[in-house]
Amino acid sequence: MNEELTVCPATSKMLSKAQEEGISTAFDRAKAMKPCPFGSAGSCCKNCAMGPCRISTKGEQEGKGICGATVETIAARNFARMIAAGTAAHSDHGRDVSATFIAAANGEVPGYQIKDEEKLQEVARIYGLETKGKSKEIIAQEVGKKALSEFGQQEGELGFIKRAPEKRQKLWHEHGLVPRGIDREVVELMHRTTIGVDQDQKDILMAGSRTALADGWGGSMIATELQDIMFGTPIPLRSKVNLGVLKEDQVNIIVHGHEPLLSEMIVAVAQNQEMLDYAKQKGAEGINIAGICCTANEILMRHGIPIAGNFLQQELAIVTGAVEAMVVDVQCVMQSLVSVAACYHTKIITTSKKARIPGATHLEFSEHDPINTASKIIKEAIENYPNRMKTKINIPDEELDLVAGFSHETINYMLGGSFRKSYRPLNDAIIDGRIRGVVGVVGCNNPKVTHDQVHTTLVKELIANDVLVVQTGCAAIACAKAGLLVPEAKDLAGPGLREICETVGIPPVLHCGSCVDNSRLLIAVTEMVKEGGLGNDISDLPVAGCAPEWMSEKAIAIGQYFVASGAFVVFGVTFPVTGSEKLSHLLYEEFKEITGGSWAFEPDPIKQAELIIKHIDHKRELLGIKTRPPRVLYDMAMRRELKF
Ligand code: BF8
Repeated sequence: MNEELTVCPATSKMLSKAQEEGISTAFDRAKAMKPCPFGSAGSCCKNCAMGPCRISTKGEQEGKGICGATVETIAARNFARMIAAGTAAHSDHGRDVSATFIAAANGEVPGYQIKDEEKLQEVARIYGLETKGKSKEIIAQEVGKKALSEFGQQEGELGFIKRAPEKRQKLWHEHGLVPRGIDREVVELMHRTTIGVDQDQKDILMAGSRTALADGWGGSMIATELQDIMFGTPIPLRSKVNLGVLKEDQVNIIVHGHEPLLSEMIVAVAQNQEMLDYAKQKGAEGINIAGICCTANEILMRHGIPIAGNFLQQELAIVTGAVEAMVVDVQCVMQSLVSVAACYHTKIITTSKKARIPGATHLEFSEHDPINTASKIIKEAIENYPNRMKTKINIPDEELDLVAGFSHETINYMLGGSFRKSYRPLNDAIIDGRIRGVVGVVGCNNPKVTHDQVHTTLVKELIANDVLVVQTGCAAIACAKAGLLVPEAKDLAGPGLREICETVGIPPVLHCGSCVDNSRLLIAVTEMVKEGGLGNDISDLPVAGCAPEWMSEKAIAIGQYFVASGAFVVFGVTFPVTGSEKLSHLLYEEFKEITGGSWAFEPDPIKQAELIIKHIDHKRELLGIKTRPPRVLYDMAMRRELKF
């Protein structure tokens, strides 16, 4: 049942329950929706009131917008605006983290501290700050101020740009791709793409690349690094995943969204004896915190808090009938949560100054008193426990093990050992062919394709061909639910990768965090370059990225910063430039000559794997390390056998 909709059994069960109870979900709405073909191809312009202009490329003469804009200009503008929006989202998260970081360093935020002093020193060094003789609080204040200043900076360069390989920095300088300030790049890109400004597709996409780099090497990297310093850099840990993590006899609180500032405190306060006693008083055996989307990844990585599900499971978590409160902040939060919750006892609690939903309870997060906000939220959830509708409770059994916590520092440590932290063993394994290459499989769910199916098929295919997979976001959750994030999954890997997994004791698929943590992957590939033996730049490495089920503008920003950093990036589902041959050619081909990276669009997971492996093998050949096994092509029978 529901096999066209999802490969996740818990999702399928809850979809059936939702159907029986007459509840509409994103899956139903997607089926009913007929997307505009111009919009999805990128050839609809609504940037002024003369239109919207929808450009057909079918006839003999290529159409033009009323202002004369060509289809490639229109598609490039639309694509660039997605980059601007995605960069704004990640970076505004980074801005809030920076402001709270400064307040914490000033001792103004009870409960937050400087947990990772080593990383604090490292970031201070990268920013060129003098640390000698200074307390960690003073260093943290200076680091926080420097990070915060980069958002409004008008001239100069972002500090973390210096972390990239030297050759890459030189290339960025030559092409004018070094971001000056995060907000400046976003604002300029919005300006360039208004009517009658930049009308050259390459120029628009170069500015788009600079903006995307302000995300990856700026806003996102600031968010990751400062969160690590405040909350701890992740180390490998075990946890559980899927809707089965919800507990029938406990107060279930789901934290959903992106910024870990409040969820960190909810996790801490939920363990207070006072709260546990209060829960008992209301008839519950305890308080169970679980996550959805990237908030889930953040608190999983640092505390081992279980994950209830990924993007398309947010409504279905409520359909279990066992969620007392769903606490949301920003990004990827569906407005429909309120109407689904109205059919149960669940309270939707919005917490961000920037995001309200009509019908939800708003308990605003105060960054100066997170303990108080967290306590109020938890009490609200506990008090809601007696309101459960017993007959509506049905929690699926699915609850799988996973291992997470692979920060780039951990990969260093796991592979190199505590006395010789190093990427050398990884590079050596790539050079001798046991690991064919490294691929980041990241991004969202999208109901246009079967939920989790594209992710899991692609990742199985890659590891079977000795490709080490690193993951973030909802992609990581999808593969965790398929049992791919445990060491035992080595049995699905090719012989070389399996050998490495056995020796080091890691899964063949490494969970590296939330979507802002894609910045960890930038650092990891940079470390691979610096370690030596695999060329002088990211574009020389046998690596690639893929977002097989993407849907968010943030994914486009991430894709573009990887392309601008020299990586090959494949997107599935649909791609918003298909309406323009010229723009497609620019992104798929011409960018190779500019940044050494490029895009590809391919919805089929097996073909995605083929493209990626072909790219990896090509890079290996250029490096003179084309060795080892021919590609294994799995037929259906072989794939079925792989199941364990
Ligand atoms: O930032 S993977 S659906 S949750 S956008 Fe959203 Fe996509 Fe999930 Fe995290 Ni990323």
